[in-house]
Amino acid sequence: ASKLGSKKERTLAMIKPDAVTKIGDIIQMVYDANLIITKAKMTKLSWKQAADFYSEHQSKSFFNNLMQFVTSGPVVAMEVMGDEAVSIWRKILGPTDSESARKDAPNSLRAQFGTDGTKNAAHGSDSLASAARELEFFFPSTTGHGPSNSATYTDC
Ligand code: RTP
Ligand code: MG
Repeated sequence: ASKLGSKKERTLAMIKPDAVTKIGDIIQMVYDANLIITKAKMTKLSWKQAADFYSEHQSKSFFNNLMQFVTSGPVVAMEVMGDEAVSIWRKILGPTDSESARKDAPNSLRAQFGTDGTKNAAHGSDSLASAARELEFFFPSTTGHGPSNSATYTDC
């Protein structure tokens, strides 16, 4: 049941390679925040896919470290839905740097499961426009044969 005046949104959450073993705790944090998971996929990103996903950062000094990290093992991408899902999920993540997170937001996901400024456990879309692009990246609308990406209980 959504509250009057609230905005139901979809965002792309991604568990990064350093935190895939914490998937249970992370999924619990999603539901504890009154959000639901409507799609999920485990995959290993190629360098090219990672560079496409993070293309906005290609000129940054940390880009190569970021590519190295996110291609180092599997990731779990999830479509997360709920009232103000974009900002709520970012709030759950906490600050980008896991060490800052431990100081400033000790209950945040990155404080608990992140390592440093690059290995920071999870990703969240930073806007509705980013969410649309990133959801299409992991869950393209034309998927060919096989089961649909959509979970039936969310189609309401
Ligand atoms: P994300 O996109 O992964 O949700 O993280 P974010 O918005 O909090 O941070 P962003 O600025 O978009 O950076 C993307 C990812 O790049 C890595 N990073 N490393 N100085 C560094 O070493 C550095 N800065 C950023 C992190 O993995 C960050 O999440
Ligand atoms: Mg970002």
